[in-house]
Order: sequence, then structure tokens, then C-alpha cells
Amino acid sequence: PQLERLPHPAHRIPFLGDVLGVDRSTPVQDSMRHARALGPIFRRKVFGKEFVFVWGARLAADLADESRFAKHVGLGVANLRPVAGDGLFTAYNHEPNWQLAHDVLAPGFSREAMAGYHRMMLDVAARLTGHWDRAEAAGSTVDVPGDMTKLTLETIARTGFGHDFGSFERARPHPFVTAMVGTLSYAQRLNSVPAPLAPLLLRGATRRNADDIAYLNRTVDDLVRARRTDSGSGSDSGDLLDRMLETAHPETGERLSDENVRRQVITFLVAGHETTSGALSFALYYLSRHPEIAARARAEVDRIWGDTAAPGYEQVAKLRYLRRVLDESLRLWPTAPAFAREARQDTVLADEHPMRRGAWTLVLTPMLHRDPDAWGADAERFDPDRFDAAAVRARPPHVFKPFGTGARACIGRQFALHEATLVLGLLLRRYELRADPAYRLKVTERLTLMPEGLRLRLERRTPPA
Ligand code: MNH
Repeated sequence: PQLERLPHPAHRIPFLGDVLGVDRSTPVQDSMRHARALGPIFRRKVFGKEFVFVWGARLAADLADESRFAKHVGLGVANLRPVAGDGLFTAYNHEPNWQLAHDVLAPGFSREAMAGYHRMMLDVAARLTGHWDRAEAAGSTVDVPGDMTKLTLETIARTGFGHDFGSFERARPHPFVTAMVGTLSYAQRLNSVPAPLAPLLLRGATRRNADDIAYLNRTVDDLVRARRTDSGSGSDSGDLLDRMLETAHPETGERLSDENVRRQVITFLVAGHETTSGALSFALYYLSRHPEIAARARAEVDRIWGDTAAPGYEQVAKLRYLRRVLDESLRLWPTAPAFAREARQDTVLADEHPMRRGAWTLVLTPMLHRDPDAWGADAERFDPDRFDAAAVRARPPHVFKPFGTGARACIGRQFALHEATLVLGLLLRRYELRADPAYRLKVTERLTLMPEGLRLRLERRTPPA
């Protein structure tokens, strides 16, 4: 969009933080504040650079037109290139490895594949409930985001690569996790310093980041090598790694290179756990704050699962109300809070804002999800019934985008939704969730969003016989 014409925050005298880029720990929530003041499209300086933000439903719907717009790899995504290279999430649209990996991996996220992961997801969930049972018995509270992150990391490691980080058994995170988190926060920090000063300001961090990446690469290469050796002996775990190593492209017969497999493994570990962990954590926050909604969801679980010790794949898909709770949590706090779209050719956004080929804009998802034009005057209120079938039909399309849009939308969507619904069902069936009335929602940002410091007290319940 033509920059000069767009509304922007009033200028003020820059303070040191603006210059050094420190003290910018909540860029998303700051942008939400500006969005409320400036309207559906605006520009603002973040990290010393000018960005255009879009959140109005009509504008966002136009950006979903794949014939004129595509994913833009920039900012936080581009900063992850040294770690994730041309892996699915960070690949440029024109890189041949995107289409190749997409085609090879898509069956790994099909319904049948998901039904195969279900058992492994149940096993990991049992480690969470074991941990929570002990906390309940001891009368202590549980660390929701911390434990959800352990759960989702173990789930993707297991279903993806048959690996066990032992997160629930460790006092400190596995070194692989520390390295991964290190590279993520480094990527975020890179945004917050002016590029020319980065070598100076981040010198120590840059060295640590290189070590972290080397460690990630080494660990993944070992894993892949081990798998290549024992696949000769006929073991077949049916996980994502097997698919990557064994599947040839259906038409061209091409395979992923070793280098690319390494990129994909790291991509899935990174993309597949913090986002889902945040989604679960926000859902648990809202469930603990709305006992009547929790009761309704719990009644559904009791009705559909009865006293089955281990619910089957199909029994998770039937939890329609619980799915709405999850959708509604992802509406208010989409844990991947923005995605970037660029013009494929010179075009005019929503007949109003001229864009040159290659120009790009950020869709600010939490605000798109609160646009009164699409969601009504009470858009800030938590209400899962917004996702019942009739209400969904009554809304314009392209106003709910927690998983992005188009060809580059999230490949792990069904995976995340299945995992999260399964786990919420298991937790609701097993515990009453008691919120600390003094807790005020505080959202932290680290590329993804998370309810900081959320702890819950649990009470075991006896499910109906
Ligand atoms: Mn996921 C892309 C959100 C879970 C793997 N994911 C995206 C995008 C969003 C997103 C938004 C698009 C980003 C962009 O346009 O730049 N993802 C989520 C959310 C959850 C999630 C909110 C959980 C909730 N994602 C998962 C899981 C996996 C995964 C689980 C893997 C198992 N996501 C990906 C990959 C991509 C992606 C891979 C890149 C897809 C592509 O470009 O082809």
C-alpha cells in the first residue's frame, strides 16, 4: 500500500529504547493497541522499520486471493532461515524444495496418518496426567504453559521421529530444547536491533546461536543416520521421518536430500510445538475462567467417551463443543499472531490501496479475529457458540485465520487440532480446573503467544461409570 496515505501513530521524541530496540518485548500487543486507534490498515515503525498492518475483515479477505497475493517470507520467518533453511515453513515460494516437500509430506498429515499417530499421542498424554496426578495429590498447582510445552514437544518428537526427550522426567530442559529455544529467541532479537548494529550488539549471542544451530544439526543428523541404518532391518514406525526417507514424489520420483530432511525435522519440531502448546494453554485459561463452559464441554466428553480407558481416534473427532472452545481460544489468541502477504503483481488492495509487485503487508490475526464487522460488537467476549455451524455460515469467509491462508497455510492444522482436543478431553474428564482468582491474563511473546504465569489447582474427579 502507498505508505504516505496510511494512518500511523503520532510522532514523538524517540527514547533510547527506540534506538537500541530494547524494551520491545510485546510487539504484537503494541500493534493491537495501535490498530484499535488507527483502524483496519495502518503503518507503524517496529524495530526501526516501517511496516504496514492489515486487520480489517474486508482487506484481509482480499489478501486471501491467491491469484494476486502469496506468502511473504520476511521478518521472524526470514530470521529462521539459518536454522530451517528451505524447510517447508521458511522456504521461498519459488524454491523447488517447497513443492517437493509439500507433496511428499502431505500424506503424513492425512486422516489415516493422523489415526496412526493417535496411539502415540495418548501415550504422551498419559505422561502429562501422571505428572498432574502427582501435583494434585501433593496439593500443589501446575505450571500450565510449561507442562503444555513438554507435552507438545514430546508429541511431535514421538510422532515425527520416534524420539523421546524425556521432558516430564527432567528437572531441566533437554539440551536440544535449550538450543532450539535459543535460536528462536535469537531470531526474535534480530528483529529488535538495527541490522548494522547487530554484529556489535549481539556478538556473544551470535556466537551462541551458531553453536546452537550446530548442535541441532548434529543431533538431527545422528537421528537420521540411525534410522537409515535400521530401516534396512525392516523396522517401520510409520512416523514422519520414515515418510521423508522412503517416499518418492508421486510424479517425478524425486526424493528429499539429506540436507533437506534435516531442515524439515527441525522445522516440525519448532513449528509443531510452541503454537500448539499456546493454544492448549489459552484454552485451559478460558475453561478455568468459565466454569459453565467447562461443565458443558465436560458433559460432552462424558457422554461421548463414557468410561473408555483410552478414547479412539473417532471419539476425539466427535467432541464438537470442545473443538469450538479451542477455536474460540484461537480466535482471541491466535498463537501464531501474524502472517505476511505479498503482491504477485502490481495490484490494488480492496480497490483502494495500490501495491507494487513484491510489496507486502502483515495480517494482524488477533485483530482480524476481533473485527466487529465480522464478529459483532461483543467480539472481545469468549463465546464458543460463535463456532456452531449456523453462526459460521452467517459470517463472511476468510475472517478466521489462525493457521494462515492459501497454499502456504499450516500443514499441521489437523494434527494440532486433534492433539489439542484429545488432551483437553482427557484433562476435563480427569480434573476440575481451579483458577487462582487473583491471576490476570498476561500474554508473553516469543514469536508465538503464551499466557504467562498461568497456574491451576486441580481436583481429581470420578468420571461417571
Ligand atoms: Mn503450523 C505454517 C499456525 C501447528 C507445521 N502454521 C503455519 C502458518 C500458521 C501456522 C499461521 C502460516 C505461516 C505463514 O503464512 O507464514 N501451526 C499454527 C498454529 C498451530 C500450528 C496456530 C497450532 C495451534 N504447525 C503446527 C503443527 C505443525 C505445524 C503441529 C507440524 C506438525 N505450520 C507447520 C508448517 C508450516 C506451518 C510445516 C509451513 C507450511 C508451508 O508453508 O508449506
